[in-house]
Amino acid sequence: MDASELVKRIRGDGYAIVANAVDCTLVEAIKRELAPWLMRQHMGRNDFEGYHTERVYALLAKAPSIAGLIEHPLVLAIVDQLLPVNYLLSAALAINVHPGETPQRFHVDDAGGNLLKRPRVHVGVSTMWALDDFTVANGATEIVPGSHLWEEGREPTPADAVTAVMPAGSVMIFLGNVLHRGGANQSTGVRLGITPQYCAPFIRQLENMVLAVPPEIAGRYSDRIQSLLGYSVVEPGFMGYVDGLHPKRLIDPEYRGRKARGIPS
Ligand SMILES: O=C(O)CCC(=O)C(=O)O
Repeated sequence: MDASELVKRIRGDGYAIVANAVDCTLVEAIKRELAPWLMRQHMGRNDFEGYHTERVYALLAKAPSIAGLIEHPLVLAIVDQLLPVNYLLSAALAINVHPGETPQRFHVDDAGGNLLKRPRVHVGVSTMWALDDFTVANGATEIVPGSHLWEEGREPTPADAVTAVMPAGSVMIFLGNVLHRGGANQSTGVRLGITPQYCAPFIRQLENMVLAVPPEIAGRYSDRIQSLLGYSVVEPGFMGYVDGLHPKRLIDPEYRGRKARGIPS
């Protein structure tokens, strides 16, 4: 299925799954980089994060290969059609669900949009990458099809949800206003997911990305990742400027040079 067909499905059902979107080489590289952060020292601090779940934030500062998921061409081609230009990376975290974890409460990811009454437009798009096989037993994400169209006050029941069963290397893409939750892990193994989430450029990012990823690290990434982090400006109002200037000047000497030479960019 190409990006436009997937967008059609996402607008209808609220989500779509692309099986085997990356190969095991990238999955293994990410797992290697994340290994020092997944030693049970970052367990969830409340029921929502999950007391039997490890959560690792600020991933672009810790595991650079994650960029391959965040700027995956098919995913970005889809998000390009679902969010306004210059959308941002709102969150990118690892969720490693251990045996014994209970289901999360159902929720939406574009929390800023919750200030608006339902039914409402989405102001975010989330992805959930399976780094292990996602199964019914190990706590695969449960998603409520069509819930992005629900009216105010309608509450989901577990029977409304479907389980996002998918092999490692697959991705589920879903609208930010779709109800979902992490499932219970009744297996004997862990379930590692990475969830890059994107938001409209006028919405506050869940994670403060320009602080989470230090400038010297941000400067090593592609133009696209830098823009997603917040090294970009949005019209109207040149939103995102620093001291009246484009923020990319702070991390990209070449950009400063181009500007100094009067080359438009
Ligand atoms: O781990 C999952 O499958 C979903 C987690 C989630 O939706 C969240 O923490 O916001």
